[in-house]
Amino acid sequence: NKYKLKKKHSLIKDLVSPYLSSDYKHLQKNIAYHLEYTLPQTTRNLNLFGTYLATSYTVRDRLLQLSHDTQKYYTEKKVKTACYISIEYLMGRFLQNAVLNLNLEEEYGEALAGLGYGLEDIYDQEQDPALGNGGLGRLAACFLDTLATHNYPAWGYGLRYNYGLFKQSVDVEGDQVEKTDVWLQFPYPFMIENHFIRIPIGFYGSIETYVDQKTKGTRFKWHPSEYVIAQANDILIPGYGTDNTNTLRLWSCRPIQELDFKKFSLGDFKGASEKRLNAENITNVLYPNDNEMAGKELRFKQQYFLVAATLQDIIRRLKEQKRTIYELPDFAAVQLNDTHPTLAIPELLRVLLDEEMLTWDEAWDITQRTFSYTNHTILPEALERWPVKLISHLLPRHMQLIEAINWKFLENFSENNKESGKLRKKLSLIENSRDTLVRMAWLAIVGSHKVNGVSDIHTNILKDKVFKDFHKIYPKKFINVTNGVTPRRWLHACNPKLSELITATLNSNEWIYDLTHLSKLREHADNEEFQLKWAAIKLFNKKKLQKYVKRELKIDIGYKDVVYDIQIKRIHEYKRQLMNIIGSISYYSDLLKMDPKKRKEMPKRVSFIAGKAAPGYFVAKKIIKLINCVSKVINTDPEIGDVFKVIYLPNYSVTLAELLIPATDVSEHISTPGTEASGTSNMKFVLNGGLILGTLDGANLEIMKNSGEENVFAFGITKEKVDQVKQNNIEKGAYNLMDEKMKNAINLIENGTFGNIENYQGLIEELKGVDRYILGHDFAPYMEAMDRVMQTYQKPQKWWKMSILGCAGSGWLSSDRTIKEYAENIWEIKPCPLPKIESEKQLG
Ligand code: GPU
Repeated sequence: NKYKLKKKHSLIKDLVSPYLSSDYKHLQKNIAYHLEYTLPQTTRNLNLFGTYLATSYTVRDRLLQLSHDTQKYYTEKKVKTACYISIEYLMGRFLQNAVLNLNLEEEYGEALAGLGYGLEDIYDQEQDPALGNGGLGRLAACFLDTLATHNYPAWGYGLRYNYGLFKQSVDVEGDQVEKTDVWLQFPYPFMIENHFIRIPIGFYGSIETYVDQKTKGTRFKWHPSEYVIAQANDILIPGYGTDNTNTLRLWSCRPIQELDFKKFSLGDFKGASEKRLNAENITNVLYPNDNEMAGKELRFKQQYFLVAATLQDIIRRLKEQKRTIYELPDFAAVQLNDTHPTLAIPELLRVLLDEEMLTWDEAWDITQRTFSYTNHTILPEALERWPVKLISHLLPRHMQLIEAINWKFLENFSENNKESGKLRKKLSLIENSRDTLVRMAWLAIVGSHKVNGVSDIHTNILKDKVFKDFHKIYPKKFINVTNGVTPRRWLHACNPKLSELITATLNSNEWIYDLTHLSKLREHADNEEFQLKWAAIKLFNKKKLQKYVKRELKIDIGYKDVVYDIQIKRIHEYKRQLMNIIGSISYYSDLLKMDPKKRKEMPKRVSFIAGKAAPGYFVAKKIIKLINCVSKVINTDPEIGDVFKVIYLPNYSVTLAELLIPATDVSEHISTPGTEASGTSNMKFVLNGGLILGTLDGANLEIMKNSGEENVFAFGITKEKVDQVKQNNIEKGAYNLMDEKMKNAINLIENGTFGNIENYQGLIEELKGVDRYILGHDFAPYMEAMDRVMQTYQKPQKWWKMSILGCAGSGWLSSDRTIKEYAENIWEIKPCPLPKIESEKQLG
């Protein structure tokens, strides 16, 4: 060879780093480069979408560089890593977040202006990857932002669904219509297929039993009869104001063999592709259920596919670092985001026993020290229970191990007397009901060293009720970690004007990564000048929303001296959107009864509702229909005019939330006490100076504690009283106990004011019969609280003071605080910031 061969990492780095310098001229060159050479486009036929793609590739280049540096550094430092396994990630758009976190907004703004484009318009080209349903997936996304920002070594693990959460529209009848979310039809520059990471995953098959010649003990080996391949797709997660860049690894499923040539040559073309289609099916679509278990075999396959690939990946990295399997718990802390990834527990046990040849005690000890589990709901329909039959068929060895875990666990509780017999039944991981079922939460508790709820009240319910017996056995295992939200996306990025005002007022932007600084806003809460600035920003954001409503829905609404009242979340009976809309009907009916002159002088309100219903959730879909039909009647009633409007916004998403939250005066979080584990949008509203109209539930309670009870419009009973109300409903019939105004509103539905009553029969029957979510009981206090909202809004000084104080008290609601608690109390990981390379540009 006439060339001297040598590999030199540093040489390669020296070659590329000038390419990544970030003055605006350089960025422009990079954008032009990608337009010419990465895309099927040239700089001569520039367009918005192409420019967005090219811009995104330049961001991705920088993130790749930072991510390589980060991984190298973590490896050198032998740090312990947090691995967050979640079947959902609701990331929202990426480009703006990355540009802000890299602190390159000015440079990109200037570079693109030079090419004739505005940064905002470029951001707007991106689709919103919807690989999650609601709060659970969005929480995972906030956590990733915090982990990177605070330099924690961490990985996210999830699935790369071909189709994300369905797109929602509303038809002329007011019904939800679902359309497939084909988000991968165009390139998505922020997700990088990593061809070097492909992992085989087995299903089905049989178990071999043999005697280990060395120890003479019995050993087992699983022989799957089918394999698929897990392909890594990496999304790089930049932190704000740091070079640390973590990875979210999303697995997609590929077949072992693309085509069966034997079948193909026999003319069986369908059969020839069958295996490929079956494999691709595994990561084809996100199940659209929120807070409800989808008991489908394919979903179970998704769960196993996710955890099996993830564990192999973690163990591979462990071994690459020449560390032994015994060090696993010091190498990675694995967090199970709800029970969806619980199969990780028997899977790790299987690997340790059958492949690493550890003893049971060693394997079980490593397993327990590796995992921890977060519970996100107490709703019985959401607690996962999978049929033993299904598990045995799909994963025979895992079922055997679950039985062994159960047997060893129950050994501690004797069968001899009646009491402990009862206890054993309650504690058993396997439930003998009509079907024999595995209780996934039980398995997660037994196999983890820590179990946490997501708000104070929620964790208490877990300890006292749902997991009571386990709490008695392992009192120290259960802890609370109240949820939080990232202030980067949910204030700095989505509300730039408020972000600027806060930075100017505090004379520093430190609050962006240490949100407790917001408390210093308290001293300005009474300051009239400050209040005016604060209010002007709210007005500006409301105007933006008003324009959106006009453009998208062709509805004219006001925004000056109009209260924007918003409830945005998945449609669910327990979240009580039905109470909201019945409240609107009642208010409408009161307005109609008024003297027209008085009506005109009433304080104005627009009531917004947005949120999707699971396609199979019949009741939730009827609630959407009712909302739309009520909206139509009220909005077109000339008697009402602009005094009151009801707006249903279709296709709620992270992107839409970023528009709505900064524009909100008051937001509704009105779940039946004890049902909403935490709620996280409530935190985002307070952060943006929105007030809360809420029940004594979830994180509402902690918001009241931190921002002051007097700054929240709270109403209704405590969770302790709910059971009694329900009991009364059952005994006396809910209708007989119902508030008169609510009866009157229901009467309007029944007499056809909002279309054919047949549509709503089910809804009404439930309210009149048992009313499980006690709408009837809470209706009057709800209406009274809304009245307080409207009255308070008429006193601007009081209102804006509440708004500022709410925000000032919300420092504690940052996911930075949440993650610090996970890191210290559960994961035992420490920040590991990359050494700062001297750069001319510093934050702050
Ligand atoms: N949550 Br379980 C979901 O969004 N989806 C689910 O399937 C389950 C829980 C939510 C809770 O409803 C909400 O109260 C909580 O704030 C959020 O998880 C994050 O913990």
